[in-house]
Amino acid sequence: MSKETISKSKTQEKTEASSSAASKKTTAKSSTKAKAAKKEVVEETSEYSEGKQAEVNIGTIGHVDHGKSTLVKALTGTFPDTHSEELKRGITIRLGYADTDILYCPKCPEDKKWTTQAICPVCGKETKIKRRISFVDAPGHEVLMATLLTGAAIFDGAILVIAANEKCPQAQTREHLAAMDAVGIKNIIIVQNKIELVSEEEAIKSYNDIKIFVKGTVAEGAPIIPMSAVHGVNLDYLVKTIEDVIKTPKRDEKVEPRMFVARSFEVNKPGTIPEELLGGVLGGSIIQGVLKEGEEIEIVPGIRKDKLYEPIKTTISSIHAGTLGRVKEAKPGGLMSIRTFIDPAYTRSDNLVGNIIGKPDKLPSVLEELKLKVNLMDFVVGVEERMKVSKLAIGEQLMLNVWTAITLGVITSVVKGNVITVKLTRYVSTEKDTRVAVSRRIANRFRLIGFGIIQ
Ligand SMILES: Nc1nc2c(ncn2[C@@H]2O[C@H](COP(=O)(O)OP(=O)(O)O)[C@@H](O)[C@H]2O)c(=O)[nH]1
Ligand SMILES: [Mg+2]
Ligand SMILES: [Zn+2]
Repeated sequence: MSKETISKSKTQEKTEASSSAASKKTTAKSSTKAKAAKKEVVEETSEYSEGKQAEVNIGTIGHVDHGKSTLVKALTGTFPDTHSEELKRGITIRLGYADTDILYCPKCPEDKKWTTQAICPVCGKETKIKRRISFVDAPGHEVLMATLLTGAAIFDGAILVIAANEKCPQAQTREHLAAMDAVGIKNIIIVQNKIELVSEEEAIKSYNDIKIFVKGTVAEGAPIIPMSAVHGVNLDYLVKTIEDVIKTPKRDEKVEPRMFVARSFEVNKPGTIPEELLGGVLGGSIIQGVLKEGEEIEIVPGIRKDKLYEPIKTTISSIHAGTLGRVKEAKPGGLMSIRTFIDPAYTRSDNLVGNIIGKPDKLPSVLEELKLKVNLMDFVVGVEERMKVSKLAIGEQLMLNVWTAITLGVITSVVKGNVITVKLTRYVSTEKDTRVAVSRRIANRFRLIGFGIIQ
């Protein structure tokens, strides 16, 4: 097989044919899904979104039921649902997703001017847009740490939600914060939620417990905002704090583009005839640079063939950014999906998660072995009992999260106790100085034990 994908010509012809004839009805006898997808291609050609693309990704983390999704709903108007339309479009990572504009009132003072409303809730003036922000929401049930870590690879900051009416910390509160530590997310805001359910005394006690809990973690010194997400209490203050704490990182549009793939799938129903197949879709977030419709791209490590990986070269047929819809070009921030001409069999079932998209020959190397300088935590998170993290040993199997890639590996050497070489079962495209989350199997589950820096 060549590096070009096998079905490129057919799919390309088909897609181009349908997109060039906006008026032509598709004669799809195939599935509703395929029909819907085609119809979308037809409609897409006429309309590009004029909205502002999200420019910063904020993760919501914390224990189940403490109010993360309710908070995202209060901020964006959308309850982040992992089974929604976004999922089909590839802009979730088995995590929820929503985005919103941050607006400001030109009349009100700094401490009152920030809002997500088109009309200033304080003075009634029309507000102006500052930027669009996106939220990646951890699902309600106990999310696999691996999934959270995959999401964290694209976070620019995080909101840790802690309910004021429960003891702090709860199991996932501890786990999620440790994940931020492992991945190196520093811009954290703590929301002390459900404040209306407790007395003033209890609120102060909960506030102090939170302060003690985050001491010595990445969230030490983070602002703590008492809120009621369900009633929207202190929402304006949270918006202002997001503006202060989770700023849009400096983006250089001239650097080579790089997108982390966090989802991959196909939009065709089983049984669709080859002539009507639409190419594979990749979802994720651009980390640097700009990707444009019609551009040639390369996807690495690519497809596994026997023991080796073959990079994929293809063309971007269209880009959907966040909840905006189709855009001509996409920049860092928010989740997006990229439609390509590659054989959808390759993108099926998240097969290409962990890959990197960029310009041909401009991507980081594909590695089969990593040398890591590891920083182990003192105690294992996610287990009931207080369990010390024991030393790393040759022959031990680890799970590593490298950007959005999840791979297993076996330690082949240990130097001075903390510099290890790991032979990977699944190759990764990455580079020196990348921070990698390290987990080990404890009682049949992988538990986070620290992070490593690629040497
Ligand atoms: N009383 C009260 N309930 C809340 C508040 N925020 C969320 N809830 C409720 O807490 C439950 C869990 O909220 P959800 O957002 O799903 O939590 P998540 O699991 O952290 O995403 C729901 O029944 C919400 O209505 C709040 O500020 N006050
Ligand atoms: Mg939730
Ligand atoms: Zn105002």
